[in-house]
Amino acid sequence: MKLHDYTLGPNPRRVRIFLAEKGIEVPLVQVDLRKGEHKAPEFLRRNPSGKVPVLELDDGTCIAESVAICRYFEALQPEPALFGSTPAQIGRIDMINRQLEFELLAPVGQAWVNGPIVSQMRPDRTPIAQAKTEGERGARRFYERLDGMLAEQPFMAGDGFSVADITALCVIDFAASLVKLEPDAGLTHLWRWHGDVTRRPSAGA
Ligand SMILES: N[C@@H](CCC(=O)N[C@@H](CS)C(=O)NCC(=O)O)C(=O)O
Repeated sequence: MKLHDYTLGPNPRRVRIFLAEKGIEVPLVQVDLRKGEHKAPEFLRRNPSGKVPVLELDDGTCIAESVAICRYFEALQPEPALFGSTPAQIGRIDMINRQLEFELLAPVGQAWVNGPIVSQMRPDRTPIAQAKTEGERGARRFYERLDGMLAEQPFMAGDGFSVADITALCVIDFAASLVKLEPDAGLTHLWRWHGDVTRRPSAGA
């Protein structure tokens, strides 16, 4: 088994942190996105979407999509349960994880692809300033919503650490470091949560 990875990408990091929380070691194969290795025919055979991460099993089966890969490992090794144990936990964790993807990762991605770094790397693309601004606004609105939520509960989905905390950490760190979208200092509950999850050894994976 091996994980096709890209160290700087937020999505592969989600899987690496998930594996670290489970205590599972999987050999990593670096795919250099800057060199376009993810669009080479050999890689597209593994994932026609041309994106990392991709988990390749020993029989050649490939699983793309961060959540799908994490679910594979949750099924393989259920403890610690990062997708929840009770029906209510499972539902709440899936709900917030999806909201984080659609309502935070998507606007952060929109600001990123229309920002200066991607414009330099991809001169064939025309950045749209309004799309960048709208992405930034959407992300900032969602940060405020998370701050309100975390005033009432320690983690994204309630009392326990879950896959939703991993998603949020990876998106926020990417937004802060590469998209100039660090949450405002006044969002103290969000920052308290960020400190808590960053102190977990898995965050360095
Ligand atoms: N929905 C996918 C998204 C994967 C994704 O967008 N990966 C980025 C790296 S963080 C990528 O490979 N981007 C290259 C591209 O879009 O061409 C997941 O959750 O794994």
